[in-house]
Amino acid sequence: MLIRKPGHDPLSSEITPEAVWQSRREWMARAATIAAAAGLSSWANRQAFAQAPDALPAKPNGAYSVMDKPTELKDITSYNNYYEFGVDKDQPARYAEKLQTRPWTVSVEGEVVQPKTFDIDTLLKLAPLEERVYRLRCVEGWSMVIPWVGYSLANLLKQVEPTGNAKYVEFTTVVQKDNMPGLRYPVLDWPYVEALRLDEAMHPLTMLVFGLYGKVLPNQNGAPLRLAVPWKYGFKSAKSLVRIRLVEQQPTSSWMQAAPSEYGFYANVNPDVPHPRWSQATERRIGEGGFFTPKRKTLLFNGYADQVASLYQGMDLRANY
Ligand SMILES: Nc1nc2c(c(=O)[nH]1)N[C@H]1C(S)=C(S)[C@@H](COP(=O)(O)O)O[C@H]1N2
Ligand SMILES: [Mo]
Repeated sequence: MLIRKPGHDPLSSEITPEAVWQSRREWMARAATIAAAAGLSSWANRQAFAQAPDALPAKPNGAYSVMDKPTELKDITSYNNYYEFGVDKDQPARYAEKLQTRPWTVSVEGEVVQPKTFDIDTLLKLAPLEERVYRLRCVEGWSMVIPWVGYSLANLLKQVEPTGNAKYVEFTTVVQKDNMPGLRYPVLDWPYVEALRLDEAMHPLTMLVFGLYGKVLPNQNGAPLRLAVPWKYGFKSAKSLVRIRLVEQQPTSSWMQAAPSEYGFYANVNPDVPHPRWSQATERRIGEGGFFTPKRKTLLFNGYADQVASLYQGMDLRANY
């Protein structure tokens, strides 16, 4: 597990995996071309890298990956929002070491034909792991590009068979009182709850994530499993999931409850709909230059409009913020 302790410089052992990942990515692209020509599977080649205990080998899914340069591992793992560990960006990396990620189960319940409690190690094998490079846009105005490891949430939802009454999917995240110093502060009404409409949850881009950069998720990034919903603001991508409940009525998320005029149910990335206290037109890409580097223009649906705009046809995106 990669944990950065205060006053501790990153060791070369913490830097290497990313460097390996980057060169491996270039190598894989070339190997894929060669393998395709030779009729071989590049996936087989990749197995050779599956040796470290926390390695999580995954088949690259180029069709679902953006070409943006991935954010450095050290930034992805040291600049976090995980309020259960504190509201400052460096607190999750400092305190999440205490999070207990085994044993771990996720119950899938509510409006389903086959409710079931899954062990984390069963979930890991439920569908083939894919590596997908997604953008993550925080509602606060910064963004990252993260190579996630996981599979479409739809794989899990299909197994439990949603009933005709299931219209929404509610996600509840873990509460570990003794291990999470942020729970002492009433910033949110814990546990952290998020939700999606059923068709959003079933969309192939909606991902159940177990790792990043080819390794198991660092605790501060939501170990042992979290969501990644790349066309929505980052707060929809709930970390450390323990319960998935299919329901008929639209759930109230923790953020909607805390500040209903600021955070809506949909939270689709939209440069034309400002947050009441700041613009959403631009964003700062973490790791990209310094204070004077021009900001990037935020894209409608975070650049995923071709894939997801049809989900919102006929809806007023200003009213449904
Ligand atoms: N349980 C939980 N999940 C959470 C949060 C949180 O505070 N608690 N923060 C959200 C927010 S605001 C963002 S931007 C992303 C950040 O994910 P990252 O730290 O892996 O970049 O996690 C989301 N998931
Ligand atoms: Mo966020």
